Amino acid sequence: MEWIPPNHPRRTSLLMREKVVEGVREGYVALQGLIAHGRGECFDYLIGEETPPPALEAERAAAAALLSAQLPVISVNGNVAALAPEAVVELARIVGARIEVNLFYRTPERERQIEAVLKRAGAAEVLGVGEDAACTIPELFSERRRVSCRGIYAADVVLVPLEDGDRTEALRRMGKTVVAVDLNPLSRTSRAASITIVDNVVRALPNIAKFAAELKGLPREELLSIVKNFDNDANLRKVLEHIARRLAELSQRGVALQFDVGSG
Ligand code: PTJ
Repeated sequence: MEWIPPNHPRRTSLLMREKVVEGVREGYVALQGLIAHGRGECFDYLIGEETPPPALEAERAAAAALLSAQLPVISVNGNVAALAPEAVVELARIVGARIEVNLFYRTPERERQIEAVLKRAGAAEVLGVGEDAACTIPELFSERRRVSCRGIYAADVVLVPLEDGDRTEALRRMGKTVVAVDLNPLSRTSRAASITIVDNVVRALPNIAKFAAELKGLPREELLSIVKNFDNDANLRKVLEHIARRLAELSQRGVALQFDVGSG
């Protein structure tokens, strides 16, 4: 990625894109992951490519949910493995979560590759690979239904970054608390999750970890009350208001770049 100049104004975004492309070349990111990433980039633009204030609230609630869980699990797909493997491992360490591979476009080869990526990033154990995915999420018909009996199946809190809506709904029907990370505040996942974080996964996971480190000493009742007081629908409305306000300001101020052509 040396070809991206250090001072390129879109460097961070280009680096992220390259990681996903590299994952496709290596074979563990689905081709469809490129489309998902592009959609994410668009929504990231709309929120200003930084964590909006309502997402910080959701990240704090997510930290409380994971810390108060009996069995928290972080679900990992191809895009997440490409973009934030270290952040997954670090968050799992802080909140004591298990890590599980769960793919929409499932192949045994991709499962094993993602396991290897996570292990290189420091994971001691990765669930959901091969025979380990022996349990089934009821009323779900995609390949995502196959999960580890020691992981997502048994979990009370599941973190699902970059998800499709069906599994979120099925996990909710099983009585689980679902924490989603999705830049699209209008997606079915966002609307079905218990706690939706409208932020880029590369910012969201470290933010949750930071909140978790702060909240770690609190009694379980206090953590549970943070979760109980979080209103997902109200939070999503705040995100939409944030985007609407930004667009209104930009439309008034003007968005064209100004060039100083000098006098000489
Ligand atoms: O690895 P697999 O086989 O499990 O497949 C993974 C993808 C992502 C291809 C699959 O889950 C999929 O098709 O997802 P969707 O339905 O396209 O949804 C992905 C959602 O994630 C969209 O709403 C995007 O806006 C959002 N998104 C994309 N990139 C990011 C993101 N959200 C947070 N951070 C991102 N970097």
